[in-house]
Amino acid sequence: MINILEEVQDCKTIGISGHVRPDGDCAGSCLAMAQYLRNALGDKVRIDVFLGDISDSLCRCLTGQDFVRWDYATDVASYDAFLCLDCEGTRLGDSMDYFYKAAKRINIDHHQSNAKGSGQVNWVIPEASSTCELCYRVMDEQYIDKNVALDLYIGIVTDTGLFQYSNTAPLTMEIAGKLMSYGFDHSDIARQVFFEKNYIQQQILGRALLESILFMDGRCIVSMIDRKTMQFYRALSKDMDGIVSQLNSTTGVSCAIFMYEMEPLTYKVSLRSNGDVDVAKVAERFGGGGHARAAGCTVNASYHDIINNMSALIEEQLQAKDAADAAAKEGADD
Ligand SMILES: [Mn+2]
Repeated sequence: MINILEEVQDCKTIGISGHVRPDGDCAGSCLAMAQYLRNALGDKVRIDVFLGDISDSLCRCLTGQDFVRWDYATDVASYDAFLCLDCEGTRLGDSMDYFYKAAKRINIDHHQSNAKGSGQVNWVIPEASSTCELCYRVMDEQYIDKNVALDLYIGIVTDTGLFQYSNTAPLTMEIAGKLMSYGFDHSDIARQVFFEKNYIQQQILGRALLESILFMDGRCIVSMIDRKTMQFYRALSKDMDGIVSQLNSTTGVSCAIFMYEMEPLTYKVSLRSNGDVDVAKVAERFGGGGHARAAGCTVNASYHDIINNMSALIEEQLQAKDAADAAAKEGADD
């Protein structure tokens, strides 16, 4: 484990940033860390946070946004220390140069692909639920206040899907419990960051559910939204978030496919699985990628061709799993 205050003890300028299109864990860890370092080091130390656009709900909930340089501009030639949070250095986007020019590069992350770390000082634990959990573990409790706790909590909620994904460990819950004790409104956070959708998002979700098709004996579900429908509801790409997870929560379903038309014959495809299917393998065959239970790709083809080709790959995996399960059962019976 690293000691973050020791690492930055003589620094006069500190930069902090995370990946492009920041999510709750990325923005939460950056803003929590900035406020924590301010509490520990005082205002003689300059602390700059570089972030891209965050969602409306994160914008309403996250504290410490005064530290953010949304335009990525700075007059610091080279930071004494630069913290790269929730990604590897090459994913920092417009702040990448600041990181690589800094006197000391510190990297805190939980992505498997970044297991080696991109800094001179690295705290990368792929098993951790979130970067916010890792940040908490290197923080000295005396400098954590309600705002730091709130931002860390938002990150943990985001990356664990409100403690439902398999990355949620006993330690995750312990830390979340400690953070909760700082007294912010955690139920309002859950509602705003996790459940709340605007009216357009609700309508397009309803439409996607209504038109979904269950196939492969009910083990697979698919739905598609075309451009005309998106235009009718004035829905944008970001309004499609969460639809595939909703499809995947249908009883008996092992795998969900949701796609929407970006341009004629170009579809953004999202895949979710309950664990029976490795959807990253499916997405990779179409030039995409992701995790075993959540993956995606962009495909140039007709809707029917995509479904036919994808479902063949999914069926192959399900059949292999059925065969393995049957063999294991037979072995157990012997
Ligand atoms: Mn994360």
